[in-house]
Amino acid sequence: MSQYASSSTWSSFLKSLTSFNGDLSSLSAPPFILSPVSLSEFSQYWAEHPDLFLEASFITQDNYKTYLLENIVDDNDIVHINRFNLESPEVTRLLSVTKWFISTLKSQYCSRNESMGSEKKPLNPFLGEVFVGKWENNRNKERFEETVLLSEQVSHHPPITAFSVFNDKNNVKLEGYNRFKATFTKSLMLNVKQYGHTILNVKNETYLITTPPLHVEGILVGSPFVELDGKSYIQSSTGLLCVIEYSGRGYFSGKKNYYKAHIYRNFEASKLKTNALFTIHGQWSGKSKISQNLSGGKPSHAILFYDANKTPVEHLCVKPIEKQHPLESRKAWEAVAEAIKSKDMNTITTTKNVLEESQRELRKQEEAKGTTWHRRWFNDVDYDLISDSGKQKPEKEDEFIKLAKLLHYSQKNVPSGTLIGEKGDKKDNITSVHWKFNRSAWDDEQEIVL
Ligand code: HCR
Repeated sequence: MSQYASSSTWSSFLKSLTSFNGDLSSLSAPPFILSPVSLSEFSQYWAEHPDLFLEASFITQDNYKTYLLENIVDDNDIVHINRFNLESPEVTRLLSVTKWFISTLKSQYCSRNESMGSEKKPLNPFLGEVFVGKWENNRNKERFEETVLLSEQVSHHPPITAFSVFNDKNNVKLEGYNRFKATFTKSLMLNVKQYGHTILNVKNETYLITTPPLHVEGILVGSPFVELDGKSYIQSSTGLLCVIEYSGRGYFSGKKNYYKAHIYRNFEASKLKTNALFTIHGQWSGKSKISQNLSGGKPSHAILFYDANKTPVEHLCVKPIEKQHPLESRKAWEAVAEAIKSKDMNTITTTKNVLEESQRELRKQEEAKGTTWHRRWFNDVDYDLISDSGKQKPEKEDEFIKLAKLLHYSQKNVPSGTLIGEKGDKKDNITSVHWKFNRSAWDDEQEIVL
């Protein structure tokens, strides 16, 4: 239990949650539960292991049999020789992409617990807020060169963050966007549904990645933490598919942050678990193991796949605040962040009001001029080919459309991971607008530098 849990401010905060209207920005929380970091920064969690982010691009026809799983050393210093039959570079690359994806989860969902003691309420980004930086990949500079992160708040109400991570030297790029909807249960657990998707491009292959639902436990006792629920998918353009199922303590296993992933030849095969080529299971915040499924669906011996605690993160390099543009997150929120760090509620309120007031003023001016805020590096594209929303339509060779077909994936604005015909997808009158990265807009960028 947190030392603040018995305070009167915490009890009145808990009371205010019972009439929560879905808008987290309207919740006024006590300083100890506020984070000085904006949600626009969360996009960096996609590549805090830049070597794993790039790994699939080094798997070729010549090395795919041994590249990924050879000579894995376990905790007892025993070397496990890979006796798996890796049948093609495509399969090895999907295993590598799965490993990278699993490596992102600890950063995405646990890093505030590690840096701040518990999950906190992040700052709600303003429209046009950006967060940029690069990983210099110092551990292997020649091979990796730099990986760039661009994150932009493309909508304030509802909050939507779009992002792109790219490494030009190795031709690896990722783009996506995130929005979430949160509701409290009667026992004050926060249920969160994520919306949006991410597309990873490794040389000529693409992967559609969906993000799982989650819930925040421990709010009553003042020390919130995240647990993942449900499923997420990694659909490869080769047809291969990885289905990941998540559970907390006591559901499939006695462990927290548990997951089980199955690699299938394609969507049809995924209907039967015994069709899986490989099974990976363990804790996304700890150790997981992989086994190959032998004929008849029996698993082979399992060897270490990934150990989150033995793989340190590489932090993004961000310019010092003095050199940042006023739209850059840390510069814009500097005064609020300082007030949060010194737990000074009055200054938190006044500094936040200054920022919010200037945003309201900007919106008023745009309304008077009949203009809207110009998004810097991302465009909203309408995938509903019948509707006439006036928005940009996807191109003929659109990667999202191709990957969505392979996964039988809903293209509507429904919770991430919803397949065609599933609950959310059945509703009518749902838009199909998704945010796409516009690389040339970044190449032409004059004001914001890395
Ligand atoms: C739910 C959450 C804000 C949203 C965060 C998201 C979904 C954002 C996109 C990232 O890629 C993944 C991600 C990870 C976070 O775990 C998730 C946050 C966890 C808590 C936070 C709430 C808004 C905090 C509520 C705080 C309580 C005290 C009311």
